[in-house]
Amino acid sequence: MHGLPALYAIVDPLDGERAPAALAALLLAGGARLLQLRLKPASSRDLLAAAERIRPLAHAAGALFLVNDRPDVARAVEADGVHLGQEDLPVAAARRVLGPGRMVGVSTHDVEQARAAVADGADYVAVGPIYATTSKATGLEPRGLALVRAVRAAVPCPVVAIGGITPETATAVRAAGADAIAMIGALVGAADPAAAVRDVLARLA
Ligand code: TZP
Ligand code: MG
Repeated sequence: MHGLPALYAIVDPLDGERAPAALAALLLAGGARLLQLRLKPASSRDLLAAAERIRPLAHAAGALFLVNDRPDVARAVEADGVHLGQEDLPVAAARRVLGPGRMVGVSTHDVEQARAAVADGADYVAVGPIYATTSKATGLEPRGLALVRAVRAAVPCPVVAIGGITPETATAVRAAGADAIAMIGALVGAADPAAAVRDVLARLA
């Protein structure tokens, strides 16, 4: 099991103009050492193409590179692993696709799901949404720091907190027990994503 860097930076251009690889380069330039590629509207080919461009950038910077949703794409580009939601392939099936030595993370929204993910063999669990977010239509009420504390107490693996987290709130989320802070909008929506990464890393240092 790999440890996780303090910032879990998600490469999702949202509605912006930036190409995924350009965005990834900015996040890496700011010091991000874990990137997850999340391109919900992309075709399989476009996702693969973006992943093929980003994986060498990430690895040249010494960063982990994960692909959201798609173990097949992660395997095809030799990513470090995959991030799965509750509706995606189960952990065991994803591992069969990925092959050995890859990370599998699972999105969870309560303690029960977090415990189940660990029982299934997840390397880390993501918990959220912590705060209100406009980056994903979760259909869920924000969980607040209480979920971070509860999951931290319930599972032995790294905990990644996600949902509406900003550089300003990141330290409180970490103090509640998150090993890593995941962000989309606070990085991607910043005029200078590299500076936003530097800001959050300085606060978490
Ligand atoms: N899963 C739960 S909340 C969320 C995801 C993918 C969106 C996180 O984006 P942001 O902009 O950091 O709130
Ligand atoms: Mg998914």
